[in-house]
Amino acid sequence: MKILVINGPNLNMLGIREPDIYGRTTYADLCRLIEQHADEIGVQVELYQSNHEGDLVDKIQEAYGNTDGIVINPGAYTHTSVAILDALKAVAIPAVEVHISDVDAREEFRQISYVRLACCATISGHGLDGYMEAMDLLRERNAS
Ligand code: CA2
Repeated sequence: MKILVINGPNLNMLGIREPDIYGRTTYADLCRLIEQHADEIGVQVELYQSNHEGDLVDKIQEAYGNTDGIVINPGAYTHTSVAILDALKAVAIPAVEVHISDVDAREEFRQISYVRLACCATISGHGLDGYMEAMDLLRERNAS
């Protein structure tokens, strides 16, 4: 099984600013945790981060036909991007939306998610563990 983990804008800044919301773990540390977890549960993983909406759309399209699951934290594009929603719908690969913070307990604009409409689950407010939980969900779904 192959899982693609996509992170959107500013998530490469993890651990550098706003530690009260996003913690002190860096993006590089997060990548290591995800790769380690992939080994433990026996899945192949590819990591991708971009600050650009079109690049995120391209990456989702590239996954068509070669990827069994997508874990996506679209960052701020969660709340605005019909393009990312449409790309996820187009490839129809099972996808799980992840947010480090509890978006439903923050500003009103963060409580809107376009991307959620194309996802089989959302994990929000579980910190970085949410990525690993999303991988577990996709693996279980793939096995059944
Ligand atoms: O909680 C999440 O994971 C978010 O997707 C993170 C996005 C935010 O726009 C969403 O509403 C919720 C922002 C990621 C920015 O990450 C930073 C990390 C360190 C310093 C500054 C920003």
